[in-house]
Amino acid sequence: MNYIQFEYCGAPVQIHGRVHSPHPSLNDSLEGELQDFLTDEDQLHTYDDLTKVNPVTPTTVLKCLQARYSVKVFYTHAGCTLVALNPFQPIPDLYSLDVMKEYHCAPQPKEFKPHIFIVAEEAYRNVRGQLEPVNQSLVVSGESGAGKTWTSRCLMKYYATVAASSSVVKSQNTVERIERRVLDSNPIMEAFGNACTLRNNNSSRFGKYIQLQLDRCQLLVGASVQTYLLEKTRVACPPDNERNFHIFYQMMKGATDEQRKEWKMPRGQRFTWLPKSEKTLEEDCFHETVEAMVHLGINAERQRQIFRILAGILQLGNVNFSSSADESQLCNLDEQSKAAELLCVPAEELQTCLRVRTLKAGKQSVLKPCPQAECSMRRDCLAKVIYAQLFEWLVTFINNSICADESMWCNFIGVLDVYGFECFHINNLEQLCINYANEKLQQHFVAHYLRAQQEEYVSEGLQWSFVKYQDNQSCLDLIEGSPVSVFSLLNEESRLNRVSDTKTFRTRLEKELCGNANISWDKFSKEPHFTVAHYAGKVNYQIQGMVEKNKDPVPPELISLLQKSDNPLLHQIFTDKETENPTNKGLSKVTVVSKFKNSLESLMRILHTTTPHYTRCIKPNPDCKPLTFQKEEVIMQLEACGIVETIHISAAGFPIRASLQFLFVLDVETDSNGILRQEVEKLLSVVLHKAFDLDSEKHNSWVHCGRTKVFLTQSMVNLLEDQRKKILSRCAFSIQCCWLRYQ
Ligand code: AOV
Ligand code: MG
Repeated sequence: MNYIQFEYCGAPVQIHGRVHSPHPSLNDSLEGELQDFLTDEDQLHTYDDLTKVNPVTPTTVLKCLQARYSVKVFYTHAGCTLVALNPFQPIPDLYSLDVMKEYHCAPQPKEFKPHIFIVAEEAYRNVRGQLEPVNQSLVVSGESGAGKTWTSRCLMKYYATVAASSSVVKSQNTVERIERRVLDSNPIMEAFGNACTLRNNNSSRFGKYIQLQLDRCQLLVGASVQTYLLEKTRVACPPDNERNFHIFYQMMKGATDEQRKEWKMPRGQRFTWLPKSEKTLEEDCFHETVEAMVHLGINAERQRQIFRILAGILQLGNVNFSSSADESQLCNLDEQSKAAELLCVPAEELQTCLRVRTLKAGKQSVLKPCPQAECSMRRDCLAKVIYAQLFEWLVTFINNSICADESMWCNFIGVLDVYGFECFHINNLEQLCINYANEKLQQHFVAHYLRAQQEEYVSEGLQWSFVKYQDNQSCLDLIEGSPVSVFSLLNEESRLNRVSDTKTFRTRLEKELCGNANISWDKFSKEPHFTVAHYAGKVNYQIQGMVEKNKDPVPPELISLLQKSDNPLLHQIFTDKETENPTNKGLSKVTVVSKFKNSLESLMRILHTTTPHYTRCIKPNPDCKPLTFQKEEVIMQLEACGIVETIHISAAGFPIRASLQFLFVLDVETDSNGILRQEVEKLLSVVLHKAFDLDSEKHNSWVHCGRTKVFLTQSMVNLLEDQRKKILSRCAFSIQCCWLRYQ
């Protein structure tokens, strides 16, 4: 394909095909001149890759996506990324076994219609590597409800199908194929970690990175899951008009009469912590969850213990306290004793733990009755700590059940599905962490693709006009930087343990971060808050309660109580914790943001060692309506993730990170005077001239000789592939002529 390249506002723009005239001179009348090259609007839906749209502007990209959406085409390439529009309705046969096989068996999957399976297959083939195998990461991003979890499930199903091994796993009475187990980890984790929110009926309230382990024959032999920051506050305080975690509703709907009796959950029973939101949900998944548990090796007795714990949590939510000056009473002894029975702890001790604080004074202990608010806080804290630890136990169990022995696998494909960017009416520490995770991923994309690729062109001496992009480094500096950032101030306030933490935190934020353009305050607002300008939009964060959430204190009496539980699982979870970390009674003193920051940093380190593939999920309307495309919604998301800049760089550049791109690597040591470079340039020019009659001016669009590397377009690679042997035999000079995959 012919194309010419010119600059528009400092950014390279390409015109494909048809053009044989000299470069158009672009000035103020650019728009007019571009009319000649504008992509035919009737044909917009046929553009599989947004790099082919002319000109590439937010409007044309939007129009193209809209045109495709209207004819039910949901995937479109955008250079190195794949854009996935959420149809919000099942699309028959889009993900069938036959379709998977088609993409898997295709000699060139990219010649097929854009699909998430192309990304999957490309990563799968990349693992094999040209010289050595390379681990891969599939990074799925997008805002809440855009389709990340759905996409991740599709990817996992794809590998479970095309890389199915004959491995079986035996545990207790079950024998399961490994791929079945890997897939079955999804319904369990979603039941315990997802909830219906205002944005998404099945919103992930935790982040997940699953590494699919492949053996030498590239068969799936196991997997391991890493999870990130479960939003445990939801257990005791589901936000207005939202719901608690799915598993509670599944139990309510799916339990047998016998189970209801055991769980003290008669039909019609109301639980404070199980609000009904306006949205209705299909909650009939209890049996699917239980079946998945069985497949993973969670036996009936263990399941019984798990469900009793969950039922105990629900009962705790119905326990209230009466108000009196400084000592409160339990209002409902009945609920309290039911909770104690389900959690298998002594009822009186539970009551004391909730109502009385133990103060240590040297070796002496002083008991101090708590006021009503504190009792409620202790009750909520008990529920949260139980739920969070149960979730952690489940993840460990799943890992033990699906992780292959180290000797069995040699490479992995990682699938990353974290919670999407969130901006609610009220946002607190949870949203700050979620949005911070999204900033980190955006930075990974920017650093890996937008910056690194262009910097390499420049350092190689290519004539390249830098495409500007939105770098979110300053926002990350604001949140996590040192010496002063939101996180550092939050941690300091948490450490100092002041009574007036909200006020001092607010004052310090204003004083110490006033120079950062990414943070602002509305002086007239009644509630103390701060606003962060994220790459995906501005978010107001409420300051009230943030320091306390960051400290996440758990009274030691509660842990001692749980260690006495006769429920073997509850007992084990809390005693194991203490054995792991005896100094602080099993409860980490590390603040929430420090822990989260550390876990994200280790994720980033893994991502940097892999070849990434990006999929951008787009939510076409805020109400999750099937096949409804709202331009304003979509354009905001496209702008936020820098899709237009990505297209410019992919279109104008040399897509060296794509699977079939190669580089000649010159031996610079022996080429100090640049002779080899000139020879290679001459050689490639001859090839192009002979094959396509391209003059030297145009051949710059096909090949660029940099300082140490030769950059080639896909067309050039194809051409060279055809003629490789011929060229090599003609090469008289000592080029270190290895074909290398660019890393
Ligand atoms: P998310 O993971 O990006 O949000 P989901 O993957 O849960 O979003 O998608 C939201 C809903 O959109 C799903 O429950 C499906 O009903 C629908 N959906 C998504 N992708 C498709 C598809 N390809 N085909 C059909 N329906 C789809 V969050 O977890 O909230 O950030 O924290
Ligand atoms: Mg999700």
